[in-house]
Amino acid sequence: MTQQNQILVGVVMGSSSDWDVMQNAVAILKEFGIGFEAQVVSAHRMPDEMFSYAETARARGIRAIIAGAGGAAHLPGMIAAKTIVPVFGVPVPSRYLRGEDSLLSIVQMPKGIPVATFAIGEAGAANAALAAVAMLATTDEALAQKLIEFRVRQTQAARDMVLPVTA
Ligand code: RP5
Repeated sequence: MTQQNQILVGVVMGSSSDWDVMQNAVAILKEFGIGFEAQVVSAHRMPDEMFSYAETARARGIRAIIAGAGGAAHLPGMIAAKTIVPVFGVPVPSRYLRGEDSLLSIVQMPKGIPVATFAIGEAGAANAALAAVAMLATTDEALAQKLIEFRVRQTQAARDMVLPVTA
């Protein structure tokens, strides 16, 4: 069973400016009642804290880390280098290259240290959280049922879609 107040997922981001995107991950974790923590851990401005966060995550009971960053987005890969807790990377849209830089920085990890990388922006943040939920659901039947119900609702919402077409 997932204890709601037990922190299982860490959500980290390189800047408070990433929150608009990363709040989409937090919203999913809240919807599923997953205990989480969310904080700014900047790879290039707080490297010592970044290492410390990664090094202590497993012992603190964190089972997945969702890491969002933009630009030369080192945060997910560097965290992954310092922990065996699975890291889900979210490329945050950047000002000049619209997140293509973030995506390539996160997805192109050399062999040996994986970062599961999601889509640029809000969809990626939400999907990173849904992937974390799916992972936790492999050992939590109640959570698995919630995820199934989420999918059923989503399917029904698509079936109920109406287009503004006039004959
Ligand atoms: C990265 O630089 C952050 O992840 C953010 O996406 C980007 C810009 O940060 P700010 O200049 O807005 O703090 O480290």
